[in-house]
Amino acid sequence: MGKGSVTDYHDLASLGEDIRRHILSNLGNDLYPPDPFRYFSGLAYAVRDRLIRMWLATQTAYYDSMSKRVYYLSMEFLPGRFLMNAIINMGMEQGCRETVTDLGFSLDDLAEEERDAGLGNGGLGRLASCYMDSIATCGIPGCGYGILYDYGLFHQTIVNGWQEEQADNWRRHGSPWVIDRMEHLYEVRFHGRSEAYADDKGNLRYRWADADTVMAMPCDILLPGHGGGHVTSMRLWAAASSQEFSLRDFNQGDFVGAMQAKILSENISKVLYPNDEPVAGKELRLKQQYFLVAATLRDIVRRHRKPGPAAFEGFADQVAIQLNDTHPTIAVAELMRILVDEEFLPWEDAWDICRETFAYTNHTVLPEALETWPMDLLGRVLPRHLEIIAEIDRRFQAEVAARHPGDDGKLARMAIIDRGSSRVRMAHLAIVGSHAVNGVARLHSDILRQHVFPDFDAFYPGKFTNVTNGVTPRRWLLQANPVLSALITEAIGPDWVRDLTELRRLAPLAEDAAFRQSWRAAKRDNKKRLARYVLRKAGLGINPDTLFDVQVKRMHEYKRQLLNVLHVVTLYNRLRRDPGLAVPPRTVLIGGKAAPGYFMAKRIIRLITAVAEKINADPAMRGRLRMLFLPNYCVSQAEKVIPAADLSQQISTAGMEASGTGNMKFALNGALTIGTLDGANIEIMQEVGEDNIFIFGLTADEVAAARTRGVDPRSRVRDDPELAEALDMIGRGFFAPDDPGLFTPVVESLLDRGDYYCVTADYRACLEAQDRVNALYLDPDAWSRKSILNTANMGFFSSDRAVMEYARNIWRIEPLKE
Ligand code: F58
Repeated sequence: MGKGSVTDYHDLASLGEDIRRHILSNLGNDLYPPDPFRYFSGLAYAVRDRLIRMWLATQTAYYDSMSKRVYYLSMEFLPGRFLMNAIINMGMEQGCRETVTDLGFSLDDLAEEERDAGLGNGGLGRLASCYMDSIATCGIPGCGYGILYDYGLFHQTIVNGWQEEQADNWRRHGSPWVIDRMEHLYEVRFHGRSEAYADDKGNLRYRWADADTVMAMPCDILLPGHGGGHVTSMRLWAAASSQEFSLRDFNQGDFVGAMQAKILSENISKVLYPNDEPVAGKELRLKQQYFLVAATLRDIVRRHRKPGPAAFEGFADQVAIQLNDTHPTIAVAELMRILVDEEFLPWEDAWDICRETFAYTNHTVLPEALETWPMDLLGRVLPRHLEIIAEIDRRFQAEVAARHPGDDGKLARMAIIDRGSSRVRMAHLAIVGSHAVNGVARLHSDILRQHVFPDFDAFYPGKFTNVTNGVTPRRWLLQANPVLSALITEAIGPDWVRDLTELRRLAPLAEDAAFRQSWRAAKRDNKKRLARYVLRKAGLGINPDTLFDVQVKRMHEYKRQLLNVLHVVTLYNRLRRDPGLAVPPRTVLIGGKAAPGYFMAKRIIRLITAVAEKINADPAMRGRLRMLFLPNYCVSQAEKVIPAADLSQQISTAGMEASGTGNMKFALNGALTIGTLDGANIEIMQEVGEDNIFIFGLTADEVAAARTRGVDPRSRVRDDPELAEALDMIGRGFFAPDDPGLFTPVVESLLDRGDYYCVTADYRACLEAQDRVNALYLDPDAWSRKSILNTANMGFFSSDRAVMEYARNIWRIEPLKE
């Protein structure tokens, strides 16, 4: 892209001066005493200057090429910290290090000053951020759209063993990355009513009357791709009151009342919903979804707008919109409303445009997570949209009925509006309103087609596809693991950073003893770094010469942190009985946030902290077994934890984890996986080879069969003395002597409530897999060989591959050449 080349913008000669200038003139601060946060901010602004110039050049290249663009609509993004990512992707690392050293700081220390942008719950939000990195790196025209929450996912602390939540005011000290764009304010409407009228030619039209309004203010965060000079952006919307003061209330002297209305409307972008109990019924969540959608579509239409009656003819040739789960699905109705009510297109033409424009990614098969909205709520907040959805449903039902006359069951199953419950099924609306629907790993996509949406799959042959998730190698290897990255680059050159399949060339080195030695040294360095971090954050010493066994992810029963605990308790019992047991010393690290309203997940955190306390206090376990709950798992913590792991726990109940992406990050960093045949684990196994992964447990089909059969968990306990012992200790308060009933609900969920997540069913297989782990770890060379082969075979799981599949097969967009 000519002018946009990286080197033009770097002019690092002035970097030191720029940092000082920003501290003085932009932040209005003194240079002395040298405060790290101030210098972090100064550096961030200096980097941003360069980013802005590159972004402007990228925009020009988009306009010049007139190419189609993709818009990634997501209620969540989980970018973590920006500074090091920008510096590394822009090729400025060396220069920044030198400049910052001259100023008396270390770059790594300054980077630690930045707060994570935690605008997402977990995998879905992090995936969106990995995809933004790849969209920029691959030069795919487009950008992300989301919400600028004032408060991201809560901050977690552990107090007396329990999770406590604190508000995450991530911009308390400002954020250098967020660029306000007041010039593109849009009005978003809610409530009111739909009003029919006749236009001057006598056509029946509809308009939205008596609505409340709120302003959407765009804020851009610029995201540089690696190396090529492309910079994409996330446009995040912040809510602002539509009248600073309601004049009427003000004149009546009701100052506080007027302010209250203002505050209420600004609540829309106040806080990210944690993935709690079902959100249905929460008006604010629906408003957030529509707020994102309405502002975004306005912006896209503004960018697209061409003069004349044919304005929208080529819309879908210029615009692809990816719906990240059903959360932004109201966009289907909103685009129809714009085209029919405001642009006066015939319904059929508008509908064709809609379907060609949208594509929908599903991220879950958990029935409780499939969104539905009560009709009365939707009708109250978005009256015209409910009418439009009803019309889409009516026409769709007619199509189904025409092809399956008399099949009322099918009609009811496929309906967008479920007449029984009077709820709108957002997934059905997304499927009907899109040209492509995809799952996020092969097994998941198969389950969607065969079990979750079989009627739709039959009705729309070819609409359902798979795009297996990927992760960005820039953040998850190059940035998070500089030691291993350097070793890899020394061995095979630097091309892997933008073509991850290059890692294959490491495979022969698995047989090279000196390389294995260096590989182990790199892992040990990372383990030492993590040990220092854990000491700093949790006040606990962990030994880098033990096996680091790690499970970090959101806390959920289907992810089975409980199975992990049962293994630890069993290992503890074995070691107590036989202090000479030939197993490697092990450090078990578990981290993850529980939704604030999720009783069982919080109780399991309490169980982990209780078991950890007992084990860590037992002198017999010294040098043999340690366990720790890592508080406040987040992106920046993941960057420290993942490179240090020997063993990655990916042990969800088969059929329940759509894909997983942590599994990919760990294996990329040379951890061996212990896991079930679930989500992307299956594809990881196929890539790294069955000999290089520890697979155990029921398959998805076996889980389904076991649930139908309904095996009594108590019979399993009777047959397995070690399982009985572990459950007995947990259930009777061995780990909670002061409150012996504390963990009864946990044991009851297994024994009395049917063990829905098959923890007892997979317990024995899990232990056997862990025995294989122990045996292998005792042979460091054999372990290192497999570790190298894991990294070497992870090329497929780059998010570059994933976004290129989307671009080719779903968005039909060509990347811009550099
Ligand atoms: C995750 N979903 C899947 N949802 O669980 C995981 O298997 C997959 O790898 C990942 O998406 C990316 O495809 C997920 O993170 C959420 O966090 C939702 C947020 C909104 C409320 C409901 C949960």
